[in-house]
Amino acid sequence: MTTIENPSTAASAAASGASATERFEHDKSPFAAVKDTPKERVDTLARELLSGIHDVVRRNHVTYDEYNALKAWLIQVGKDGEWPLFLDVWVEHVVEDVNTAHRKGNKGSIEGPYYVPDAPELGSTATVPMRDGESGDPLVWNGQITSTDGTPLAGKVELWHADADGFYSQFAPGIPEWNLRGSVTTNDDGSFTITTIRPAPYQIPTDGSCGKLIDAAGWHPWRPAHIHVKVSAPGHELLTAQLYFPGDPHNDDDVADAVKPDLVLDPQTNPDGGFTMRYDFVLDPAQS
Ligand code: MBD
Ligand code: FE
Repeated sequence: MTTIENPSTAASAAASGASATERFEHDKSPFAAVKDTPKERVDTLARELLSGIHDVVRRNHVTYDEYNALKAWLIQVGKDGEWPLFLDVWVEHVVEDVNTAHRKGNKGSIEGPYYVPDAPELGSTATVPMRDGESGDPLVWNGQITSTDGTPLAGKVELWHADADGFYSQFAPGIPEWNLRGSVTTNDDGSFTITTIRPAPYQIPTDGSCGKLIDAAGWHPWRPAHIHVKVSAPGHELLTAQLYFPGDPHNDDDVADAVKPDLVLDPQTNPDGGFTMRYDFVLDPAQS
């Protein structure tokens, strides 16, 4: 068990890690999709991964103390429930890149550890569930889904994002279950209007194993403010993406390396202080 020194920070990091692990095991049936993977494929992937590690050991002459520190740290990542966090922050962006490189429409970005399926269904003019007086600047987003040939597509925009303090519902304590999460069904022409609040930059939990690595290596824990989406329409590839805000200091320096220029928004300031923006999605037809 992790020692809980400060109840409020321990609650956010330890609870976020554990819920992300539970969530993954519950939602993804992770082994079903690869149970028939040929031995040759497993052999190649496992051998090359191990040989990458061997190269690091040789090139850097890793000591026994360092090897044991690694062992202890890997054990602790599991105890903290931070494998989803670790993998999604430092590995997923490359998996995402190689799997969306063929797309002519939006290329997308990583899913990260905090997606929850079956969010409340909302109509094409939607206000995302939020608390009374939810803090953060109001954000009104108009957009449309089309196919790569320009055909409008009726579909869904699922979105989830952190609140103005950088916390996600269901992963930080004390936030209503579906806060700042929703599944928007577009009009027949693919158009939608979503009202939400502008999320804050996000700091990955620093009091668990991932935080220890960040500290020990002299890195920083920040992701730029972002809105996660999953955009879908019949006969088209599912787009998982994140949208970012211009001028965020971490757009060029994201701990999860998941920012792409095409995913940076262009919000306009309203006279009342909130923002209005337009962002459209282009989906690739499903490969047959
Ligand atoms: C996040 O909110 C996130 O999007 C990623 C990729 C990793 C950790 C937290
Ligand atoms: Fe996120």
